[in-house]
Amino acid sequence: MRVLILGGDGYLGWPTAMYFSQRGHEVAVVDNFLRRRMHLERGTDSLTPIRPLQERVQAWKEVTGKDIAVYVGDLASWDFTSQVFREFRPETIIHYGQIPSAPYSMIDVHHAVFTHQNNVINNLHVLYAINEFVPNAHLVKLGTMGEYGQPNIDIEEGYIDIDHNGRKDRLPFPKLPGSMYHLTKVHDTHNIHFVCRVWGLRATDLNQGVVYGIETDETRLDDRLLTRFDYDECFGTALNRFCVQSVIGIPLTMYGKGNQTRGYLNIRDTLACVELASLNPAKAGEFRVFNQFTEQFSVKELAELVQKSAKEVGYNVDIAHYENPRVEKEEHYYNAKHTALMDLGLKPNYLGDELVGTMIGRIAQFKDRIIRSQIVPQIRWKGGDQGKKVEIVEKVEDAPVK
Ligand code: USQ
Repeated sequence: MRVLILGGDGYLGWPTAMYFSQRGHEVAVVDNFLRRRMHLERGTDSLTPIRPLQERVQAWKEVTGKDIAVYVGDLASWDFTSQVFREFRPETIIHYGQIPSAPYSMIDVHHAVFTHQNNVINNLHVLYAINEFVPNAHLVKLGTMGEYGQPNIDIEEGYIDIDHNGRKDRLPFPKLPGSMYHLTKVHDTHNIHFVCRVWGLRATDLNQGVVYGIETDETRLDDRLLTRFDYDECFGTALNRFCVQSVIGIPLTMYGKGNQTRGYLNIRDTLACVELASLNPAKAGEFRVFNQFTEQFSVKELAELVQKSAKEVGYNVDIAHYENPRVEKEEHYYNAKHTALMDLGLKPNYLGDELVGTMIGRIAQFKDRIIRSQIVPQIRWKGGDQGKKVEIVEKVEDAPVK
């Protein structure tokens, strides 16, 4: 299969490129190095020392004998996007090439507008390029569980059967996104659904939960193949951040009451899910939605798991209650369906002490690279005090939701 990976220099994109290449697919990656530039802007960096994309590709060739083609450019440019599709003619497009950060999108008007422009426009270009050059290709788009928010009912996979005033229909599940970033994914969902209905394109939206993990089978082959690992407040996700904090003894940054519950999955399972979606494509005209996570946890449960696992490998760390910099529900019902990928054969890597301990051990090897000043949150959903560190509060009840 000819597979085009958009965002192929990223946390998930690079391991996905190697994973498909290793399995005999013809792979090309597209990237404009935006993530690397956003880290420069914020004064942050990946924990793992990552090589330039061209060096990674060269190392992959040395280690496995396999080629990965590289296109450097911006999908927000139609000229660039159309050239890539015309030349490579992908059969499957895996679209990770977007800004994935809720906090980054909430910094101010400029970051909100930029996140919208980048994500929504680049996705539109991809849809138009598929329609024009490869209308039978399958789009595998990375969406997010955060599109649904936390409604007080069970979350279905994309659609809900509604019985209203005596009539029935199966309609898109209601969306309650929690940040400007999450909103962009909702806009993409509507745009993709529209082109499947109107142009007959085929697409799978993978509504992914929060990903954790530092290694995959391919990154392990050689340290030049490492993927990035972010732990700063913008680009680091909860569990990855807690593991880094435990290594340098910063009290774990639990926001608010810590009862916020989300779906989580291991980075290895992201690769398996994307493969399952690609090998079992949507039908022409079909817009399929899979909820992509394997387990759900509250932030408090994660913090306690990291604290316990860290102790077992020699690190003592406290859990701190930070006033919540976000506006989000801290007590809520959460029950999201996630059976479609399991039905296709997903065998999850579940989270446990041992796995967290192994992650902490690997993180400790890069301890000297940790930028301590970028860990405590400063970006507030309501604006105002941006740049001022969020306070630790004695009691959870004292934490104002700002
Ligand atoms: N949280 C803390 N402490 C931290 C970081 C986060 O308590 O140091 C809390 C947040 O308040 C939130 C939860 O942990 O309640 C998850 O936050 P996160 O930063 O790990 O994840 P989130 O901002 O939701 O975004 C991440 C990815 C995003 C993806 C999303 C899936 O960055 O690209 O779309 O996970 S989901 O959460 O299902 O929307």
